[in-house]
Amino acid sequence: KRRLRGDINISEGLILGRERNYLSLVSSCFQEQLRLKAQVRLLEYRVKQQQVKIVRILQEKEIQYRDSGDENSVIDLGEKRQYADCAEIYNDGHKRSGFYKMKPLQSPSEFLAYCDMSEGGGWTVFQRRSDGSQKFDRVWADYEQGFGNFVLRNGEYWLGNKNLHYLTNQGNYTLRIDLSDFEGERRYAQYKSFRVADEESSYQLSCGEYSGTAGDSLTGGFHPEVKWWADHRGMKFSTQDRDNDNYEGNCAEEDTAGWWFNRCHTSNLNGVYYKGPYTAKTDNGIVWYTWHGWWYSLKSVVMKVRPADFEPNVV
Ligand SMILES: [Ca+2]
Repeated sequence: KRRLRGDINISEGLILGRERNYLSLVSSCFQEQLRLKAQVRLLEYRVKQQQVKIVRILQEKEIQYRDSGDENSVIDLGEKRQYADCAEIYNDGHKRSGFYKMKPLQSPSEFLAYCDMSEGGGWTVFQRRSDGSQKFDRVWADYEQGFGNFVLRNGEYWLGNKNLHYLTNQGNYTLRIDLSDFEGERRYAQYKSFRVADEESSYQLSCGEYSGTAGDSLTGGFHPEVKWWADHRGMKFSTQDRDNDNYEGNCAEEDTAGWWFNRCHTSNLNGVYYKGPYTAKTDNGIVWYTWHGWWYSLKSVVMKVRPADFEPNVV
C-alpha cells in the first residue's frame, strides 16, 4: 500500500494534535489543581473562622449560664459570728448575693437562705420561682420544713414556714415581691409589716400597706368588693392535706399549691409553672391577678424580706 504524504501528515498531525490535547489537558489539570488547592485553603480558613466563632459562642453561653444562675452560690463565712438575717450579713460587710447561713433569734437551728444584696441589699429571699424545676404541689410537712434548691443562684425553693416565722418575728419586716413575665417586663409589690405567725396559728399571714407597680393582689386592695374572698391577710396557711381556707372545697388541692388561701385567691405564687397564658380546670398557675389576671403564669417570682428600719452600712 502506498502511504501518502498527506496520510502521514494527517496522522502525524493527529498524533501531534493528541499530544497538544494531552499537554493542554495536563496544564488544565494543573490549573484545576491550583484552583482546588486555593479553594481548600479558603475553606480551611473559613473552617478556622467558624471554629473561632463556635468557641466564642460557647464561651458566651457559659457566661449566660453563669448569669442565669447555673452555679453554686453557697457562701461560707465560717463560724465566727451568727447572723439573724441577710440585713445583718450585709451590714457586716458581705455584699455579694448568695446563700448564707443564718439563725434568727428564736430559731432552734441554723438554715441557709439566699441573700439578695441588690436593691439596697440585705434582702432575705424565702421563695423563688425561675424555671419550674421544683415541684410546689406539696404537703404541709414540706411547706413547714422548706424544700427546693438551696445551692444554685436561681434555684427554686420555699424557705419553710417555720423559718419564715422565726425570721419575720424578730422585728418589723418589709415584704418585697419581684415578678417578671415572658415578655421581659418586671413589676414589684411591697408590703409593710409582714409577719408569719407560729405553728399553733397555722402560720397565719399578716401584712400592712401596699406600694409598688404590680398591683395589690395580696390583700385584695384593688377593689372593695373582692376583699371578702381575696384578702390573704389573716389567712392561715393551707396545703392539700391541711385545709385552712374559707372555701367549701379545698383551695390548696384545687390550685395545687401551698398558700394563705382565702376563697380562693388573687395571688398564687406557689402555683404550677405553666410559662405564660394557660388553660386549666382551676386558676392554678403562678398568678398575680392585678398584673396578668388568673390565666397567665409568671416567668419568675422572688419573695423576700428586710427589716423596715434597715440602713445600708456603707463600708
Ligand atoms: Ca375549705
